[in-house]
Amino acid sequence: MKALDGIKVLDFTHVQSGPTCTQLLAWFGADVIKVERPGVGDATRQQLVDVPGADSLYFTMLNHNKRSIELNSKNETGKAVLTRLIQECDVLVENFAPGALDRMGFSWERIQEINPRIIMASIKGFGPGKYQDCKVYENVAQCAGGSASTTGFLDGPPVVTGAQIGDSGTGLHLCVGIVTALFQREKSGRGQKVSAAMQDAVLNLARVKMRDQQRLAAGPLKEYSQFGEGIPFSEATPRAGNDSGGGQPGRILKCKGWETDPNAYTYFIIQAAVWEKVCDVIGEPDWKTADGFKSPPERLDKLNQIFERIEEWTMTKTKFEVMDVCNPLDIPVGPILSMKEIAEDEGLYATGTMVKVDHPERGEYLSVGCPIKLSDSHVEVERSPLLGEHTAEILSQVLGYSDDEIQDIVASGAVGELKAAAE
Ligand code: CAO
Repeated sequence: MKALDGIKVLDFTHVQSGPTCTQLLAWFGADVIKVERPGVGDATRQQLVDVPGADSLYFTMLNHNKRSIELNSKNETGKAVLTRLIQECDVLVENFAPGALDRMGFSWERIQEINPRIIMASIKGFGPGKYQDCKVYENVAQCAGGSASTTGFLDGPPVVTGAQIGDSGTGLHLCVGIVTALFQREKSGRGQKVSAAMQDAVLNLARVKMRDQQRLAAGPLKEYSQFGEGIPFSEATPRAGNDSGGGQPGRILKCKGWETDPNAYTYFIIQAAVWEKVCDVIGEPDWKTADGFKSPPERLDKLNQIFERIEEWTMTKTKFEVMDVCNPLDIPVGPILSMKEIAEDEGLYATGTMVKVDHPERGEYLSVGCPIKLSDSHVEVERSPLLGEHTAEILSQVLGYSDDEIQDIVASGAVGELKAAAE
């Protein structure tokens, strides 16, 4: 048994933000039916192609455990099929451009009329307001949500992060909203509309930077390296380089091999509780009691000097040796792991965080599995569907159309050519 067994999801999502959400629902056991334009499908199937003729990794890594039906929702018969799907499903998830669903003739009011129990979940770039009609992609959301202005170094431009906090981050937020709405429906019997704006999701993840924005009114942010360096603060939360958001002094430091390996670095934190141990490890025992070093406030204007000294030590060790020495002493450090190192980490395969999946067109590929582990709802990662692979079975088994009716639907052009499910 899976947590969301029996829940049917009409997955009208594309690109990254929506598909990450419905992929989680599928991993939790929902029957996720991905509706795609006949002959075209989700645009990511053909983006960043590495194996000609096969669905891209962009698509296959975001659409595990789903079924695919080709359906033209602008064709009259297609609209009738979509209406049946809305009647059958518990949840509809979409991330079209603002107004696209209304233009198809499926406003929230209409969807509620068709199925009052349905939960309709939408991702848009912005919430209601002056930017509500904009189409939005990942980096736009990172910029609008306050992440870019607070990421990077003080003397450099704003920087976007590689983690897709705008797309996948919003998908996660929407998933929480959907499951919460399903829980409320148990008591109310009614569906509801769930909305997550990408700007809002990024801002939520950048919450500590809004904390600092307000703290600026009370004076400079003393835990920022900038303070110790005597650089004045302006009116907005500044970029803090690799300082930690939690207020403990921390930096990324070179390790042995940094000259040739771009990831031979470690993160190193010197919180008060472990200061004395840090001093011993780096060979500066006098700093434990020396004036100017013995307490955290005294150290603030010497952080560059202190971290330079620690780096002299980390450069004599690999990033893993740094861990081996510091972890037993509770000194918080973290190796900067490359994607190659992560892809080769057997421990992550043992937990299902990394998985190997077979695919009929591309053979075996690596994917990131479900990062949320439920002890009573085991996740088995299955390959993504081929375009329209399940059109026939969804029309007959989910929607109950007869063979003759299915032939009429095909003849109307509402769905693509029926295909047999691949192995
Ligand atoms: N049958 C018929 N038409 C379909 C269809 C189907 N099965 N699926 C989609 N379409 C149509 C839509 O109805 C829309 O038509 P109209 O323009 O006539 O309304 C058209 O395809 C294009 O949809 P779109 O505007 O959503 O797609 P786009 O490529 O132009 O924009 C994106 C993409 C992501 C910018 C936009 O969808 C968006 O802003 N989404 C919300 C924010 C979001 O999720 N962004 C993250 C994306 S991941 O980086």
